[in-house]
Amino acid sequence: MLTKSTQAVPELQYFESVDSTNLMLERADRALLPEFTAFVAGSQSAGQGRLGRSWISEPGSSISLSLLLRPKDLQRKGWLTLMMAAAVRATVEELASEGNPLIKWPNDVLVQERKISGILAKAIGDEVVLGVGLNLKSQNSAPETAIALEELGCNESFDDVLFELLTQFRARYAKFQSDSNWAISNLASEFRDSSATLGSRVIAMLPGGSKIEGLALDIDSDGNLLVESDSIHTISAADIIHLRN
Ligand code: BT5
Repeated sequence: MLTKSTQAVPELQYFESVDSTNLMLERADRALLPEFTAFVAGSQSAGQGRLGRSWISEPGSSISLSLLLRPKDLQRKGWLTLMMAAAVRATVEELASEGNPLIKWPNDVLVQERKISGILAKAIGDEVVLGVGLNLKSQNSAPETAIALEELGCNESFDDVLFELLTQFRARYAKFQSDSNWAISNLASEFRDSSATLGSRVIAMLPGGSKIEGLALDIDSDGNLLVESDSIHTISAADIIHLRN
């Protein structure tokens, strides 16, 4: 069924329906799996977002993908989320005839200010399970803030979209594995060119419950977001609300 996508990775396992592809890969005997193994599902009953939130993936409506990665530069594994966001953005731009996909720091891709994709990375020892959900069609239970490829004039098949996504990500990851400095400076430029966040006034909701409101200035060499309010704050993890400028 996934004829093209199967050729884009060393191993691809497809499941019609699972609880969560991230959880499946976390539970798997990963020592037996080659790097860049892809677990793919047609639907998830318990798709995971960050901080215990859920990700909606109804049958036939979205791609749920988790990749097994073994980054050589472990110090910089935090960049993998933005790397996947850049790959999704490029995929949407390539396949959709409408809309201007932008990356929302740290883990979303938006089109017309609505979310088409979310990313969830989990580090387990020296490995990373990198999960991504990409909406193909609108879904009954997804929030109103969701958007799907079909609404942007894209009716490509599951296999074609997955193939494009795997190819876009693999190109970036191969550079990262061979020269992480160079790959990250490219990735940072890519983010600056296609960011919904930079240049916006934002509220950063920090994990401890406090908030910082200010102007999103840039990202630093570790991928942290720099927000200017009374001073410049370096933010490594947060939920970001974009305010109207
Ligand atoms: C995310 O979390 O956006 C990470 C989503 C990762 C999903 C993939 S699918 C493959 C792999 N296996 C998994 O179990 N997970 C990964 P977060 O930033 O916390 O956003 C979650 C929020 O997005 C929810 O609270 C909803 O508001 C919204 N949401 C849920 N489903 C959505 C959808 N299909 N489209 C757009 N928004 C959605």
